Amino acid sequence: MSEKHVIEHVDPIEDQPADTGRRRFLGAAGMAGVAGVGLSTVLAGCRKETPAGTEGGAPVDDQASAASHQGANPHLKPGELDTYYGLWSGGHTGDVRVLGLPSGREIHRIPVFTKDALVGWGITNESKAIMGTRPDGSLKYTVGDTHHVHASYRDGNYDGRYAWVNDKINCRVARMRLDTFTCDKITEIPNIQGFHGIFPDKRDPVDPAINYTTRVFCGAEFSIPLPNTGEHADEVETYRSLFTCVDAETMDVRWQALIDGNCDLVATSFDGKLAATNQYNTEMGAVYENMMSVERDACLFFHVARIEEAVAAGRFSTIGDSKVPVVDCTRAANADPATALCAYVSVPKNPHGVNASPDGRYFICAGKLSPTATVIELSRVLDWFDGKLDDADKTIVAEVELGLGPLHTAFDGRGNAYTTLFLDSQVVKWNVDAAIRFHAGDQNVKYVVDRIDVNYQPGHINASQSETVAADGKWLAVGCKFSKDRYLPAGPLHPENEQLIDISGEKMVLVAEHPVRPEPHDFIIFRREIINAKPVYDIDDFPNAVKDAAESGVTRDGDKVTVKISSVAPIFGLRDFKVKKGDEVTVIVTNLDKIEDLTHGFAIEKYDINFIVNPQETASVTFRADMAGVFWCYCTHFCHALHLEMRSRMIVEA
Ligand code: CUK
Ligand code: CUA
Ligand code: CA
Repeated sequence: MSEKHVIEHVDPIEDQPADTGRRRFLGAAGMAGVAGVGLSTVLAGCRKETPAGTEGGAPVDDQASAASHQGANPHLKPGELDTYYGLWSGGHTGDVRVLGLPSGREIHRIPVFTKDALVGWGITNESKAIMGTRPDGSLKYTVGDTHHVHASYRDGNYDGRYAWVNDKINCRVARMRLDTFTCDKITEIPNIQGFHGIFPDKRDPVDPAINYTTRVFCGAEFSIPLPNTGEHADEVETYRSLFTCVDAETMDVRWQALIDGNCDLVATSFDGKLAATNQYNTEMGAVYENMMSVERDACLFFHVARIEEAVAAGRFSTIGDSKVPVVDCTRAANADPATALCAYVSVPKNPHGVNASPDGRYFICAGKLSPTATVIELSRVLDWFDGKLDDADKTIVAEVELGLGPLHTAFDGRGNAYTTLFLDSQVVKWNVDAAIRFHAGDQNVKYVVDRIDVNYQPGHINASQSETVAADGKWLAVGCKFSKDRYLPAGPLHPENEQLIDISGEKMVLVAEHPVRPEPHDFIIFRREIINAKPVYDIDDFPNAVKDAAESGVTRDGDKVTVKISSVAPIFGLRDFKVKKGDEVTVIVTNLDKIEDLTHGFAIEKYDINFIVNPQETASVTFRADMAGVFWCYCTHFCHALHLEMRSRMIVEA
């Protein structure tokens, strides 16, 4: 690709599904062969050798059409605001990024599972209480791996209250408040490992008055012995995984469902009745060859109301020390639709990603090792539970070829789906209704609308307002796992590449890209009007607030010392304070400034402490004063012309 974004389009008429050959090579036989001769080369980020869609018809260098539709300008003039927010998982940095779109400017990072020295996340008592500590007061966990961020719904659209994100490493689910863009609760899910997919429900399945999110569903990707006490470690075939429901408000774990196979991604229906997870390891293998040994895996649909009835009626068990009710969603226990809590729908080999179309009708599973997407009609899934359909696989209304390595799907609200093709390094735009008609036998229907090269090996994809009733089909963002040659080299670690595509027209147009520190996975994009951000905290929300500069001072209770300090630019309420070596010191700082954007910091030299207090916010730290001497405390956040002079002294007496 040249520096100028050359846009290659494939003539949709030529590039139609029947092309076998390369697109089929990841089928059963192909895969078996591949596995022996360098699977990693094929499945990892191999450089793309063939231009877009060569095998399905010569690529059309569509300069003429690109000229007539250049794509909207994503660049904003200085001072202009973006029209969309993006919430992006940070990946194994353990945080969440907040972007403005279409500019792609990073506005904020929300520290969640890992320490953050700017905010003092994992340093202040308040953040440590959210993150969880060991008996000695240290953080229970210090690493995290965020993959999926999803926000709370009301009437099928985001309502700006909350967003949730997973930690795959330590099986935690975190909630963020979207008025302050801060994490306010973290729950560790019991009995699982590899917590991957997450999705809030969109309304209650029973009570029509509850038209908003009250549950968050969480999928466990890895199976483990249950309980995981060190016994039965060698009996891999007995390992199991669980699908978990967390209460959106209390963040308590409500129930878990024991399943066969594993969970990957999670999706929920707009009517609140169904939650689903795609399964790539129905084989329940412990090594990759075994995980890809069968031709079809599954998408598992949970009947939320029936599960909650079972829990209410006491039809559950528990695992080990955990008190969480566990219902039986294994295959054998759910063969009878009349009583089934879940339905297993078979989908091709090792699917990845399950996404809900914004019209509320379909879930789409991307094939990954199969070059297909499977469209499952939700009304038919309900029909199966009602005994009106004799086979759960009859819920499949289309299974169509898209290209190599389909992973995730986004929607434009006009009936089109956009699926990333990891191996082809493309995004394919396809029409869902047309795919259904093609699958039904009308071979003349062209369901692939457009293809575009992306750079390179895309994973997640999302469109503005995609999985909401307000899907608006304006912007598509693509998270490319490999950036290769797109940026100046900066050592062996390459950034990932995020690309922005204008999808307002028939053809997709690549309009911008930026590097990003590895490695984000999923993200959502929504209208800025949805957010009602708080510019200044309410001082009364903090029970320990130092409400007046005159309240600043030191109190002692045995060897426990409390130091209260107000901050008003450029003055701390105490110019110095004395403690004794060996004291347990708690420093409480309140920012009494009421002006928007006037944040103070509080750092203590040599004591490894720094945190910020935003306007009208209070935060505290507790530490052992184990070194005698004079230690400057200073404001780390530039707040005033006399910011450098904004200091105090901690004097630790020997
Ligand atoms: S997974 Cu990362 S590209 Cu964790 Cu959502 Cu598909
Ligand atoms: Cu207060 Cu800088
Ligand atoms: Ca499999």
